[in-house]
This record gives sequence, C-alpha cells and structure tokens, in this order.
Amino acid sequence: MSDRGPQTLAVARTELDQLDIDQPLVGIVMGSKSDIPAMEPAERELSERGIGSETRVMSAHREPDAVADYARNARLRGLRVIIAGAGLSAALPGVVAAHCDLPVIGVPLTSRTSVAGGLDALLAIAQMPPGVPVACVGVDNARNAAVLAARILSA
Ligand code: RP5
Repeated sequence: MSDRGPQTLAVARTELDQLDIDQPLVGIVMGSKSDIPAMEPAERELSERGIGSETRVMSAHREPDAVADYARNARLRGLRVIIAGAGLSAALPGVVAAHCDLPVIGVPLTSRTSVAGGLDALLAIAQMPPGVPVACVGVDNARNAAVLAARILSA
C-alpha cells in the first residue's frame, strides 16, 4: 500500500501526463544528410497523424558507436518504433535492430551511386539473418514506413 496521499498521487499523475505530451514515439534515423529529402515524408505522415517523432542523422559505417548507443537507449527513452533509412550498403536498419528489441522499419534509399536503382539497399535491408528482423518498405517509400509505424502503434 502506498504511503503517498491522494493529492500527491494526483500531482504525480498530472506531471506524468504532461511529460508524455511531446514524447516522441517514433525514431527516424538515416545514414546521411543527403537522405533528408527522401525521409521527410515519414516525419510529415507521422505529424499529420498526431504521432510524435524525432529525427537523427547517423551512419552505421561512419558513426557505429553513436548508432549502437541510440538503439540501446531507444526503448528507455520512450520510443516504440524506429524507422531507419539508408542507401548503398544500407547497414543502418540492421544495426539498429541488432542493438534493440523495438520494431525497426527499413527504408531503402536511392543515392547518386546506387546500383540498379536502389536494389543494393533493398537487399541489404530485407535480407537480414534469422532472428534479427527488419521490416522493409519499397525503395524511397518513407511515407509507407510511417504508415506501418502508425499501424504498429495502434495494434
Ligand atoms: C548511405 O550512403 C547513406 O544512407 C546515403 O544514402 C548514401 C550516400 O551517403 P553520402 O555520401 O551522401 O553521405 O550511408
């Protein structure tokens, strides 16, 4: 039995509710600043649905420690789904999935030196080893990643 009075509990509950107002539920990460235009539709779609998100640029190859830290802390920070976009040898979604147990939705992106119109990134994201799943939307289809994230959140 709690030794806190009803008023104290009510105040605590109100403070908690206020904390939750701006809490991002979806983390949107991408491997390069050059990915921002392709990933913007994800943030827009979530915003139109009233779902809070945060956006970060971090590369699995260029900043592996930052990616690992972000993924390891994601659940603790209140995130429920992570959308990860990357082009070329697109390791970012898989590395995020390796370091956390949240659902990860990968967005294969085209970039200046993509092979076969983004097939390189599509395969890198979809062909994850058993036990480390990454959901994969179509090439450059960040909006679908947001729609899927919304469905996961409401499941
Ligand atoms: C990937 O390499 C990024 O996700 C981007 O799609 C691609 C090219 O990156 P930049 O050379 O434009 O930084 O890591």
